[in-house]
Amino acid sequence: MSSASLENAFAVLRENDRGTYTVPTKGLYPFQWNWDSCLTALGLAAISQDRAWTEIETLFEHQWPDGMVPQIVFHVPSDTYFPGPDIWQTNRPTPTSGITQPAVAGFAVRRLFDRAQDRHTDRAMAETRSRALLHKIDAWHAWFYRNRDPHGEGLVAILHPWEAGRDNSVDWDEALAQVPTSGITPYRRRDTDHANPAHRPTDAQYDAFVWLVEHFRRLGWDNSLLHDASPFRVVDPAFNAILIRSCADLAAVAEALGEKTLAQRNRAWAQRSLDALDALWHVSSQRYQGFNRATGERIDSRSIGGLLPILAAIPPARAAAIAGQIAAMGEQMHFLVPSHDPGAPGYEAQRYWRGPIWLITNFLIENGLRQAGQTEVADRIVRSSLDLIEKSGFAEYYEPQTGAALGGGRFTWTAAMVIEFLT
Ligand code: 9WN
Repeated sequence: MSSASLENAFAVLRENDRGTYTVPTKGLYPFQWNWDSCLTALGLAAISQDRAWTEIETLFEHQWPDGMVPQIVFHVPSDTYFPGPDIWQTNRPTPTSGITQPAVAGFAVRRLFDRAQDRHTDRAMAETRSRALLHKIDAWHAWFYRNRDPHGEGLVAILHPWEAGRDNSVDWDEALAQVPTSGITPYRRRDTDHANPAHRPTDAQYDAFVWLVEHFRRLGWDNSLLHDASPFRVVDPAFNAILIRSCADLAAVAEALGEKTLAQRNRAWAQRSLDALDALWHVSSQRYQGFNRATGERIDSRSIGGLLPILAAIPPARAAAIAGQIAAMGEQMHFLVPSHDPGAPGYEAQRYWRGPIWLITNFLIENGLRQAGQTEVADRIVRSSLDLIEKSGFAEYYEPQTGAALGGGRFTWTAAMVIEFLT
Protein backbone atom coordinates (compact mmCIF):
# COMPACT_ATOMS: atom_id res chain seq x y z
CA MET A 1 0.00 0.00 0.00
CA SER A 2 1.59 3.20 -1.16
CA SER A 3 1.81 6.52 0.59
CA ALA A 4 -0.32 7.76 -2.31
CA SER A 5 -3.29 5.98 -0.72
CA LEU A 6 -2.72 7.83 2.50
CA GLU A 7 -2.48 11.12 0.65
CA ASN A 8 -5.71 10.26 -1.20
CA ALA A 9 -7.42 9.46 2.07
CA PHE A 10 -6.42 12.86 3.46
CA ALA A 11 -7.75 14.47 0.26
CA VAL A 12 -11.15 12.78 0.73
CA LEU A 13 -11.36 14.08 4.30
CA ARG A 14 -10.45 17.58 3.18
CA GLU A 15 -13.05 17.53 0.39
CA ASN A 16 -15.81 16.59 2.81
CA ASP A 17 -14.68 18.90 5.61
CA ARG A 18 -17.17 21.69 6.30
CA GLY A 19 -14.98 23.44 8.89
CA THR A 20 -16.40 22.09 12.15
CA TYR A 21 -17.90 18.85 10.86
CA THR A 22 -17.57 16.56 7.86
CA VAL A 23 -20.27 15.27 5.54
CA PRO A 24 -20.15 11.52 4.71
CA THR A 25 -20.02 12.38 1.01
CA LYS A 26 -21.40 15.30 -0.94
CA GLY A 27 -24.75 14.93 -2.71
CA LEU A 28 -25.90 11.65 -1.18
CA TYR A 29 -25.35 12.70 2.46
CA PRO A 30 -24.97 16.50 2.75
CA PHE A 31 -25.27 16.75 6.58
CA GLN A 32 -23.47 15.55 9.70
CA TRP A 33 -24.08 11.94 10.72
CA ASN A 34 -23.49 10.72 14.25
CA TRP A 35 -21.37 7.58 14.00
CA ASP A 36 -19.73 8.75 10.78
CA SER A 37 -18.39 11.78 12.61
CA CYS A 38 -17.09 9.89 15.63
CA LEU A 39 -15.21 7.41 13.44
CA THR A 40 -14.07 10.14 11.06
CA ALA A 41 -12.51 11.97 14.00
CA LEU A 42 -10.02 9.09 14.26
CA GLY A 43 -8.78 9.76 10.74
CA LEU A 44 -8.84 13.52 11.24
CA ALA A 45 -6.52 13.12 14.22
CA ALA A 46 -3.72 12.21 11.82
CA ILE A 47 -4.15 15.64 10.22
CA SER A 48 -4.99 17.71 13.30
CA GLN A 49 -5.93 16.59 16.79
CA ASP A 50 -7.67 19.90 17.34
CA ARG A 51 -9.89 19.30 14.31
CA ALA A 52 -10.60 15.74 15.45
CA TRP A 53 -11.93 16.90 18.83
CA THR A 54 -13.99 19.59 17.10
CA GLU A 55 -15.73 16.95 14.97
CA ILE A 56 -17.11 15.18 18.04
CA GLU A 57 -17.77 18.41 19.94
CA THR A 58 -19.88 19.76 17.07
CA LEU A 59 -22.02 16.64 17.14
CA PHE A 60 -22.53 16.95 20.91
CA GLU A 61 -23.52 20.61 20.61
CA HIS A 62 -26.72 19.21 19.13
CA GLN A 63 -27.42 16.72 21.90
CA TRP A 64 -31.04 16.87 22.99
CA PRO A 65 -31.96 18.08 26.49
CA ASP A 66 -32.96 14.50 27.40
CA GLY A 67 -29.46 13.24 26.50
CA MET A 68 -30.10 11.77 23.05
CA VAL A 69 -27.47 12.43 20.40
CA PRO A 70 -29.23 12.53 17.04
CA GLN A 71 -28.43 10.47 13.97
CA ILE A 72 -28.29 13.53 11.68
CA VAL A 73 -27.61 17.23 12.29
CA PHE A 74 -28.96 19.35 9.43
CA HIS A 75 -26.45 22.21 9.70
CA VAL A 76 -27.31 23.81 6.38
CA PRO A 77 -30.31 23.32 4.06
CA SER A 78 -29.96 20.91 1.17
CA ASP A 79 -32.58 19.24 -0.98
CA THR A 80 -30.39 16.34 -2.11
CA TYR A 81 -31.36 14.07 0.83
CA PHE A 82 -34.62 12.53 1.96
CA PRO A 83 -35.92 12.74 4.66
CA GLY A 84 -34.93 16.31 5.50
CA PRO A 85 -35.90 18.48 8.50
CA ASP A 86 -39.39 19.19 7.12
CA ILE A 87 -40.21 15.50 7.51
CA TRP A 88 -38.63 15.01 10.93
CA GLN A 89 -40.09 18.17 12.52
CA THR A 90 -38.15 17.70 15.74
CA ASN A 91 -38.30 21.37 16.62
CA ARG A 92 -34.64 21.71 17.55
CA PRO A 93 -32.79 25.07 17.24
CA THR A 94 -30.59 23.55 14.52
CA PRO A 95 -32.76 20.88 12.90
CA THR A 96 -31.85 17.26 13.65
CA SER A 97 -33.44 13.92 13.00
CA GLY A 98 -35.34 12.37 15.90
CA ILE A 99 -33.55 9.05 16.30
CA THR A 100 -30.02 8.08 17.28
CA GLN A 101 -27.18 5.89 15.95
CA PRO A 102 -24.59 3.43 17.35
CA ALA A 103 -22.87 4.89 20.41
CA VAL A 104 -19.29 4.93 19.16
CA ALA A 105 -18.42 8.28 20.79
CA GLY A 106 -17.00 6.76 24.01
CA PHE A 107 -14.84 4.39 21.99
CA ALA A 108 -13.62 7.23 19.74
CA VAL A 109 -12.86 9.58 22.61
CA ARG A 110 -10.77 6.97 24.38
CA ARG A 111 -8.84 6.30 21.20
CA LEU A 112 -8.14 10.01 20.69
CA PHE A 113 -7.26 10.36 24.36
CA ASP A 114 -4.83 7.42 24.34
CA ARG A 115 -3.20 8.60 21.12
CA ALA A 116 -2.57 12.03 22.55
CA GLN A 117 -0.33 10.72 25.32
CA ASP A 118 2.92 11.12 23.35
CA ARG A 119 3.15 14.90 23.12
CA HIS A 120 2.68 17.28 26.02
CA THR A 121 0.56 19.82 24.11
CA ASP A 122 -1.71 17.16 22.62
CA ARG A 123 -2.11 15.57 26.04
CA ALA A 124 -3.16 18.81 27.68
CA MET A 125 -5.69 19.43 24.93
CA ALA A 126 -7.01 15.86 25.13
CA GLU A 127 -7.53 16.16 28.87
CA THR A 128 -9.45 19.40 28.65
CA ARG A 129 -11.58 18.38 25.74
CA SER A 130 -12.35 14.85 26.83
CA ARG A 131 -13.26 16.08 30.30
CA ALA A 132 -15.98 18.26 28.76
CA LEU A 133 -17.18 15.47 26.47
CA LEU A 134 -17.22 12.83 29.24
CA HIS A 135 -20.32 14.25 30.86
CA LYS A 136 -22.19 14.59 27.60
CA ILE A 137 -21.39 11.04 26.54
CA ASP A 138 -22.33 9.80 29.99
CA ALA A 139 -25.69 11.57 29.62
CA TRP A 140 -26.18 9.84 26.26
CA HIS A 141 -25.42 6.42 27.80
CA ALA A 142 -27.88 7.18 30.61
CA TRP A 143 -30.45 8.15 27.96
CA PHE A 144 -30.01 4.76 26.29
CA TYR A 145 -30.60 2.76 29.45
CA ARG A 146 -33.49 4.95 30.57
CA ASN A 147 -35.36 5.10 27.26
CA ARG A 148 -34.29 2.04 25.32
CA ASP A 149 -34.26 -0.42 28.18
CA PRO A 150 -37.21 0.93 30.14
CA HIS A 151 -37.97 -2.44 31.73
CA GLY A 152 -34.41 -2.95 32.99
CA GLU A 153 -33.40 -6.01 30.96
CA GLY A 154 -29.79 -4.87 30.54
CA LEU A 155 -29.98 -4.51 26.74
CA VAL A 156 -31.17 -1.54 24.71
CA ALA A 157 -33.47 -1.66 21.69
CA ILE A 158 -33.33 0.21 18.43
CA LEU A 159 -36.65 1.64 17.25
CA HIS A 160 -35.73 2.25 13.64
CA PRO A 161 -33.35 0.38 11.27
CA TRP A 162 -31.55 3.69 10.65
CA GLU A 163 -30.54 3.67 14.31
CA ALA A 164 -28.49 0.51 13.80
CA GLY A 165 -26.57 2.17 10.97
CA ARG A 166 -27.16 -1.09 9.04
CA ASP A 167 -30.36 0.14 7.45
CA ASN A 168 -31.58 -2.76 5.33
CA SER A 169 -29.85 -5.66 7.08
CA VAL A 170 -31.58 -9.04 6.73
CA ASP A 171 -31.77 -8.87 10.54
CA TRP A 172 -34.70 -6.46 10.38
CA ASP A 173 -36.77 -8.19 7.69
CA GLU A 174 -39.30 -9.87 9.98
CA ALA A 175 -39.60 -7.00 12.43
CA LEU A 176 -39.98 -4.53 9.57
CA ALA A 177 -42.74 -6.66 8.05
CA GLN A 178 -44.77 -5.87 11.19
CA VAL A 179 -44.58 -2.14 10.57
CA PRO A 180 -47.67 -0.88 8.75
CA THR A 181 -47.10 1.30 5.71
CA SER A 182 -50.59 2.52 4.88
CA GLY A 183 -51.43 6.18 5.31
CA ILE A 184 -47.93 7.55 4.88
CA THR A 185 -47.55 10.93 3.22
CA PRO A 186 -46.38 10.50 -0.39
CA TYR A 187 -42.65 11.22 -0.72
CA ARG A 188 -39.82 11.09 -3.21
CA ARG A 189 -36.57 9.32 -2.40
CA ARG A 190 -33.35 11.17 -3.20
CA ASP A 191 -30.78 8.47 -2.49
CA THR A 192 -31.56 6.76 -5.79
CA ASP A 193 -30.65 10.00 -7.65
CA HIS A 194 -27.06 9.49 -6.45
CA ALA A 195 -26.66 5.71 -6.15
CA ASN A 196 -27.84 2.71 -8.14
CA PRO A 197 -31.29 1.67 -6.80
CA ALA A 198 -30.18 -1.98 -6.98
CA HIS A 199 -27.53 -1.17 -4.35
CA ARG A 200 -29.93 0.60 -1.98
CA PRO A 201 -32.87 -0.40 0.26
CA THR A 202 -36.13 -1.22 -1.53
CA ASP A 203 -39.13 1.11 -1.83
CA ALA A 204 -41.10 -1.19 0.50
CA GLN A 205 -38.40 -0.76 3.14
CA TYR A 206 -38.46 3.01 2.67
CA ASP A 207 -42.23 3.01 3.21
CA ALA A 208 -41.73 1.31 6.56
CA PHE A 209 -38.85 3.69 7.43
CA VAL A 210 -41.12 6.65 6.70
CA TRP A 211 -44.09 5.16 8.61
CA LEU A 212 -41.93 4.89 11.73
CA VAL A 213 -40.74 8.50 11.40
CA GLU A 214 -44.33 9.73 11.04
CA HIS A 215 -45.46 7.57 13.98
CA PHE A 216 -42.77 8.97 16.28
CA ARG A 217 -43.51 12.48 15.03
CA ARG A 218 -47.17 12.04 16.02
CA LEU A 219 -45.90 11.14 19.51
CA GLY A 220 -44.05 14.47 19.63
CA TRP A 221 -40.62 12.78 19.70
CA ASP A 222 -41.17 12.12 23.40
CA ASN A 223 -38.54 9.49 24.12
CA SER A 224 -40.29 8.36 27.27
CA LEU A 225 -43.15 7.12 25.05
CA LEU A 226 -41.48 5.84 21.89
CA HIS A 227 -40.07 2.50 23.05
CA ASP A 228 -43.33 0.90 24.13
CA ALA A 229 -45.27 2.57 21.31
CA SER A 230 -43.03 1.37 18.50
CA PRO A 231 -44.01 -1.75 16.55
CA PHE A 232 -40.33 -1.98 15.63
CA ARG A 233 -38.16 -2.56 18.69
CA VAL A 234 -35.24 -4.83 18.16
CA VAL A 235 -32.41 -5.85 20.45
CA ASP A 236 -29.36 -5.99 18.20
CA PRO A 237 -26.17 -7.60 19.55
CA ALA A 238 -23.90 -5.26 17.55
CA PHE A 239 -25.63 -2.10 18.72
CA ASN A 240 -25.42 -3.27 22.34
CA ALA A 241 -21.80 -4.36 22.02
CA ILE A 242 -20.83 -0.93 20.70
CA LEU A 243 -22.57 0.70 23.65
CA ILE A 244 -20.90 -1.72 26.06
CA ARG A 245 -17.47 -0.96 24.62
CA SER A 246 -18.13 2.77 24.76
CA CYS A 247 -19.26 2.56 28.39
CA ALA A 248 -16.05 0.66 29.25
CA ASP A 249 -13.88 3.06 27.27
CA LEU A 250 -15.56 6.12 28.76
CA ALA A 251 -14.95 4.63 32.20
CA ALA A 252 -11.24 4.23 31.38
CA VAL A 253 -10.92 7.88 30.34
CA ALA A 254 -12.92 8.99 33.39
CA GLU A 255 -10.60 7.00 35.66
CA ALA A 256 -7.56 8.64 34.07
CA LEU A 257 -9.13 12.04 34.74
CA GLY A 258 -10.16 11.22 38.32
CA GLU A 259 -13.90 11.24 37.55
CA LYS A 260 -14.66 8.29 39.80
CA THR A 261 -18.45 8.35 39.97
CA LEU A 262 -18.84 8.65 36.24
CA ALA A 263 -16.33 5.83 35.76
CA GLN A 264 -18.13 3.52 38.18
CA ARG A 265 -21.50 4.18 36.59
CA ASN A 266 -20.23 3.37 33.10
CA ARG A 267 -18.35 0.27 34.28
CA ALA A 268 -21.53 -0.97 35.92
CA TRP A 269 -23.57 -0.44 32.74
CA ALA A 270 -20.93 -2.22 30.68
CA GLN A 271 -20.80 -5.21 33.03
CA ARG A 272 -24.56 -5.58 33.35
CA SER A 273 -25.05 -5.42 29.58
CA LEU A 274 -22.16 -7.76 28.92
CA ASP A 275 -23.84 -10.35 31.17
CA ALA A 276 -27.14 -9.86 29.36
CA LEU A 277 -25.43 -10.04 25.96
CA ASP A 278 -24.05 -13.44 26.80
CA ALA A 279 -27.57 -14.87 26.72
CA LEU A 280 -27.75 -13.93 23.02
CA TRP A 281 -24.99 -16.38 22.08
CA HIS A 282 -26.39 -18.91 19.62
CA VAL A 283 -24.58 -22.21 19.73
CA SER A 284 -25.46 -23.74 16.38
CA SER A 285 -24.64 -20.63 14.33
CA GLN A 286 -21.61 -19.76 16.52
CA ARG A 287 -22.52 -16.10 16.76
CA TYR A 288 -24.78 -13.74 18.68
CA GLN A 289 -28.38 -13.40 17.61
CA GLY A 290 -30.69 -10.55 18.48
CA PHE A 291 -34.40 -10.65 19.16
CA ASN A 292 -37.55 -8.79 18.36
CA ARG A 293 -38.63 -7.23 21.64
CA ALA A 294 -42.15 -6.60 20.34
CA THR A 295 -42.77 -10.36 19.80
CA GLY A 296 -39.99 -12.04 21.77
CA GLU A 297 -38.85 -13.90 18.64
CA ARG A 298 -35.18 -14.66 18.10
CA ILE A 299 -33.71 -13.21 14.89
CA ASP A 300 -32.23 -16.15 13.05
CA SER A 301 -29.95 -14.31 10.62
CA ARG A 302 -26.29 -14.76 9.77
CA SER A 303 -25.30 -11.13 9.53
CA ILE A 304 -22.36 -9.11 10.69
CA GLY A 305 -24.54 -8.00 13.63
CA GLY A 306 -23.80 -11.33 15.29
CA LEU A 307 -20.04 -10.93 14.83
CA LEU A 308 -19.55 -7.29 15.86
CA PRO A 309 -19.86 -8.12 19.59
CA ILE A 310 -16.17 -9.04 19.28
CA LEU A 311 -15.75 -5.33 20.04
CA ALA A 312 -16.88 -5.89 23.64
CA ALA A 313 -15.00 -7.93 26.25
CA ILE A 314 -16.73 -11.20 25.37
CA PRO A 315 -15.42 -14.58 26.58
CA PRO A 316 -12.33 -15.85 24.66
CA ALA A 317 -14.11 -18.95 23.35
CA ARG A 318 -16.79 -16.79 21.76
CA ALA A 319 -14.12 -14.51 20.25
CA ALA A 320 -12.36 -17.54 18.77
CA ALA A 321 -15.64 -18.79 17.30
CA ILE A 322 -16.28 -15.39 15.71
CA ALA A 323 -12.76 -15.36 14.26
CA GLY A 324 -13.54 -18.81 12.83
CA GLN A 325 -16.77 -17.58 11.25
CA ILE A 326 -14.92 -14.72 9.56
CA ALA A 327 -12.09 -16.98 8.37
CA ALA A 328 -14.71 -19.32 6.89
CA MET A 329 -16.24 -16.45 4.89
CA GLY A 330 -12.72 -15.70 3.69
CA GLU A 331 -12.63 -19.17 2.14
CA GLN A 332 -15.68 -18.32 0.05
CA MET A 333 -15.05 -14.70 -0.88
CA HIS A 334 -12.03 -12.76 -2.10
CA PHE A 335 -12.57 -9.93 0.36
CA LEU A 336 -13.57 -9.64 4.01
CA VAL A 337 -15.88 -9.02 5.93
CA PRO A 338 -19.22 -9.37 4.08
CA SER A 339 -22.06 -7.73 5.99
CA HIS A 340 -24.08 -10.93 5.57
CA ASP A 341 -22.85 -14.50 5.31
CA PRO A 342 -22.62 -15.26 1.56
CA GLY A 343 -23.95 -18.78 2.10
CA ALA A 344 -26.98 -17.71 4.12
CA PRO A 345 -30.55 -16.82 3.09
CA GLY A 346 -31.00 -13.14 2.33
CA TYR A 347 -27.46 -12.52 1.03
CA GLU A 348 -27.29 -9.97 -1.81
CA ALA A 349 -23.78 -9.17 -3.00
CA GLN A 350 -24.47 -5.57 -4.00
CA ARG A 351 -27.37 -4.38 -1.87
CA TYR A 352 -26.11 -2.15 0.90
CA TRP A 353 -26.10 -3.94 4.27
CA ARG A 354 -27.26 -7.30 2.91
CA GLY A 355 -23.84 -8.52 1.80
CA PRO A 356 -21.38 -5.77 0.78
CA ILE A 357 -18.26 -4.96 2.78
CA TRP A 358 -18.01 -1.72 4.75
CA LEU A 359 -14.66 -0.47 6.01
CA ILE A 360 -16.03 0.88 9.27
CA THR A 361 -17.36 -2.49 10.33
CA ASN A 362 -14.06 -4.00 9.18
CA PHE A 363 -12.27 -1.57 11.46
CA LEU A 364 -14.51 -2.29 14.46
CA ILE A 365 -14.20 -6.05 14.00
CA GLU A 366 -10.46 -5.81 13.47
CA ASN A 367 -10.12 -3.78 16.66
CA GLY A 368 -12.10 -6.38 18.61
CA LEU A 369 -10.19 -9.32 17.15
CA ARG A 370 -6.86 -7.74 18.06
CA GLN A 371 -8.08 -7.04 21.57
CA ALA A 372 -9.03 -10.72 21.83
CA GLY A 373 -5.61 -11.85 20.54
CA GLN A 374 -7.03 -13.07 17.21
CA THR A 375 -4.31 -11.34 15.20
CA GLU A 376 -4.26 -13.60 12.16
CA VAL A 377 -7.83 -12.86 11.12
CA ALA A 378 -7.37 -9.22 12.17
CA ASP A 379 -4.37 -8.91 9.82
CA ARG A 380 -6.35 -10.48 7.04
CA ILE A 381 -9.12 -7.93 7.44
CA VAL A 382 -6.61 -5.08 7.23
CA ARG A 383 -5.07 -6.55 4.07
CA SER A 384 -8.48 -7.02 2.52
CA SER A 385 -9.51 -3.46 3.37
CA LEU A 386 -6.39 -1.97 1.80
CA ASP A 387 -6.73 -4.21 -1.26
CA LEU A 388 -10.26 -2.91 -1.74
CA ILE A 389 -9.01 0.68 -1.67
CA GLU A 390 -6.24 -0.05 -4.18
CA LYS A 391 -8.69 -1.78 -6.46
CA SER A 392 -11.77 0.43 -6.21
CA GLY A 393 -10.99 3.66 -4.35
CA PHE A 394 -12.79 5.17 -1.35
CA ALA A 395 -16.28 3.80 -1.91
CA GLU A 396 -19.17 3.64 0.54
CA TYR A 397 -19.17 -0.20 0.33
CA TYR A 398 -17.81 -3.03 -1.82
CA GLU A 399 -18.88 -6.25 -3.50
CA PRO A 400 -17.25 -9.12 -1.53
CA GLN A 401 -16.22 -11.29 -4.48
CA THR A 402 -15.15 -8.75 -7.11
CA GLY A 403 -14.25 -5.86 -4.82
CA ALA A 404 -16.28 -3.50 -7.04
CA ALA A 405 -17.12 -0.05 -5.64
CA LEU A 406 -20.78 0.39 -4.61
CA GLY A 407 -22.97 3.24 -3.31
CA GLY A 408 -21.49 6.71 -2.89
CA GLY A 409 -17.91 7.63 -3.83
CA ARG A 410 -15.16 9.70 -2.12
CA PHE A 411 -16.51 8.49 1.19
CA THR A 412 -15.33 10.12 4.40
CA TRP A 413 -15.36 7.32 6.94
CA THR A 414 -13.89 4.88 4.43
CA ALA A 415 -10.94 7.29 4.09
CA ALA A 416 -10.73 7.69 7.87
CA MET A 417 -10.52 3.94 8.34
CA VAL A 418 -7.74 3.69 5.76
CA ILE A 419 -5.81 6.29 7.75
CA GLU A 420 -6.41 4.20 10.87
CA PHE A 421 -5.12 1.08 9.13
CA LEU A 422 -2.05 2.81 7.70
CA THR A 423 -0.86 5.02 10.57
C1 9WN B 1 -29.48 6.83 7.03
C2 9WN B 1 -24.19 8.11 6.47
C3 9WN B 1 -25.16 6.99 6.78
C4 9WN B 1 -24.52 5.92 7.71
C5 9WN B 1 -25.36 4.66 7.80
C6 9WN B 1 -25.69 4.18 6.40
C7 9WN B 1 -26.40 5.28 5.62
C8 9WN B 1 -28.47 6.68 5.91
C9 9WN B 1 -29.20 6.54 4.59
O1 9WN B 1 -25.57 6.42 5.54
O2 9WN B 1 -27.64 5.53 6.23
O3 9WN B 1 -28.81 7.08 8.24
O4 9WN B 1 -29.91 7.48 4.25
O5 9WN B 1 -29.05 5.53 3.90
O6 9WN B 1 -26.46 3.01 6.43
O7 9WN B 1 -24.68 3.67 8.52
O8 9WN B 1 -24.33 6.46 8.97
O9 9WN B 1 -23.01 7.60 5.91
